[in-house]
Amino acid sequence: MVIPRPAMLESVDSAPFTLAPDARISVAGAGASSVAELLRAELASDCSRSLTVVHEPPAFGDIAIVIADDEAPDGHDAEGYTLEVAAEGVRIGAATTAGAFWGVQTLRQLVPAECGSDPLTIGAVRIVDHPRYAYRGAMLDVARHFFSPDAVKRFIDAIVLLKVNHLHLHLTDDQGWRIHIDSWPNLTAHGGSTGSDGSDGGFYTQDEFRDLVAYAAERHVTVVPELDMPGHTNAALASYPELNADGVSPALYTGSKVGFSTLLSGDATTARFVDDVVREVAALTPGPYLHIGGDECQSTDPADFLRFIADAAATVARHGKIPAGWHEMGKSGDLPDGTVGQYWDFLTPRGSAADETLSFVRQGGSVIMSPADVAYLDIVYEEGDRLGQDWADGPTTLRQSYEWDPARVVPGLTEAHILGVEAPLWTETVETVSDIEEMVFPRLAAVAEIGWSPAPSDTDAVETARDFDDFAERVAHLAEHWEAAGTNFRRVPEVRWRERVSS
Ligand code: TNX
Repeated sequence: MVIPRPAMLESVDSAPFTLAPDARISVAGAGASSVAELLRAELASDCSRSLTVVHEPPAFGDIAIVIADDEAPDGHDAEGYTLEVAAEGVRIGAATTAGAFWGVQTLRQLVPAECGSDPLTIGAVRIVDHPRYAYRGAMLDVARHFFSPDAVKRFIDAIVLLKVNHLHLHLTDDQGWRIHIDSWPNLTAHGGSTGSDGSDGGFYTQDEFRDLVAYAAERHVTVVPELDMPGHTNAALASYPELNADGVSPALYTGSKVGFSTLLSGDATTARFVDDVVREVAALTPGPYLHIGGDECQSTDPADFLRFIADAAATVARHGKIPAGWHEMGKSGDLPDGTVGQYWDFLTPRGSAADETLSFVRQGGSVIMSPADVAYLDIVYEEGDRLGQDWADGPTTLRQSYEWDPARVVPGLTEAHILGVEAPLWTETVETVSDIEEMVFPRLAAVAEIGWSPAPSDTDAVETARDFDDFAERVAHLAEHWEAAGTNFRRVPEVRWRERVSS
């Protein structure tokens, strides 16, 4: 009953585990107590249980978290874990705090959602688990509609339950610039003052951003900041006249068109701007990646685009980060070694999307898969929905978001080239936390499982290799946890929601 489906799960011939009021969390190994603290806090808020954390061997009925080199499943040190549940106790073993943390997320799903009243029991089980891909991502567009640091933290809390370990923040777009830049303060003072449909706007101070990054890191989530350029830059152009060819700033923009704005190429002021914003954001970012967009540059001359991307990607590398960008950036043959491309065309690639994606691999990089017709969380579930857009081949049902495979999209792009998967939420129509959650859940569960769980065998068709009915059953179970946590989700018709979930 776990999402993502573990690599190996077998029930064990033992009486169930019962969490007694005096149960403790026993920790051993570096970092185990930080993971235990998070579990303790979760059991306190999810189940009103107050457990103590002890640095002692486990006694009967305790939950043990053990971090040691030989505790991870073979070959899966980075994020693998084992989880054993039996009458004697619960034991999570891992080689890293990340592995132990994912083990804890599995345990949270095994704990009954209604766990506030005694007795709390968990059936005996043995799980040996590890991810398929190192990168499992969700993207939140805070540029179209701005979301507060608390809203982003709530989003992080919800995605870690699905073992999503990267949060891509789309920080800048035509409608708003959301990260304060000390050397260009008008980007937020003016460029951050509004948002889509005339919404309030807002931005993160550097302290707020640092705090967000640290909050994510404690939960083993790497923040990937995106500064979208050279297109999607009206907010910047509106804030600084000197970034415009005619020296005149356009008005702020609050509509939903794309492709009308561009930064200049081969311009000294623009180069200084790019260097400054990349330098400041790189300094705020402990993670390896800095995303520079590069998408939908319909008003950038093609030669200027190539020059801009080569310069901007080199700037990112000079500031010590691995450049990432949407697949159009692969038009450039001049990308730093290791540059990551993000594929956002359809399951059947159109035009030059496949070639542009393979270009990252040819240049020593790798690819994140976000096919828009299955992985975009802002696409409507059903025709006529209040929230979302339908440009990506019509509505995206939960089944569609589940029945695909990252290694079977771009011909020639195989498992070894794929860094992972990401489900982006664009927020032109998304205004509130409840809107975010309605679009994200349950479809993120599908993409998270595709990113974590073992690949379907080569000989199977994806549709039959992925058991949608089994997945839908597990979604119904997970929904009880969402309900208990107050997380909104869409009651899609393909899931038989349990009784207590109101429809
Ligand atoms: C395309 S995907 C965009 C975004 C829009 C999104 C809406 C991509 C790289 N660019 O600017 O918000 O569609 O679904």
